Amino acid sequence: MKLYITKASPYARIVRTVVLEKGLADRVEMISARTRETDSPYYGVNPSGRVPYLVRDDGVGMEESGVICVYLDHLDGNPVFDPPGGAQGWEVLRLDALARSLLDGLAVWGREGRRPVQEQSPTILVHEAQRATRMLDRWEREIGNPVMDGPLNLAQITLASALGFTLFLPELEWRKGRRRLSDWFDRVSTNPSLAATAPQTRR
Ligand SMILES: N[C@@H](CCC(=O)N[C@@H](CS)C(=O)NCC(=O)O)C(=O)O
Repeated sequence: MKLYITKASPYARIVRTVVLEKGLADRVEMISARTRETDSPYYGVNPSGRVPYLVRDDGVGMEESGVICVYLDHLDGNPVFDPPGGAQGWEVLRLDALARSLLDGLAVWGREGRRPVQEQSPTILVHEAQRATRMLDRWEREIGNPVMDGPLNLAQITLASALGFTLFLPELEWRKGRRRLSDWFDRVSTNPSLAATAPQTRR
């Protein structure tokens, strides 16, 4: 299989983490895609131009990090990331969605901040900064949920990827006043699969 990624993409990181957790590194070739470039050859592979994108062994391509994670998790017939039944399962899904919502906003903010200064929208930058603040305050309250502790699940991976992406948004200073979330992030980041996929440098 081929997984198209960029090293800085937090969505690709979610899938890269699952690849490692599932012991699939030998079966999944990582390919760096040239995204957001006029006429990138990558558009011939994935017309949306987004990463992550998995080209399966049967040649069929799949978008969306969440969908790709479920596919990879089920390949061996022994899925470990399916939410458990009952209330606990809904908590995993609810918190994964809450983490994705934070991540989606951070991604818009990061994208806007990378545009040439004269093309940046101050309105979008302020809107996303305020959204991030609200969402991080909410996470400071939610992080004690038992779902966010114990064996790695998709809610934890998504939140770790979202918080890891703040490397590219240093002005956010998200750790200030959020001790529990900050401690959680430091703890979860020691997981070998998350450590191996952490963004390393400014883009
Ligand atoms: N909902 C998608 C989001 C993927 C996404 O937005 N990826 C960004 C990188 S972080 C991208 O490829 N952007 C390139 C573009 O918009 O052209 C997922 O979960 O996979």
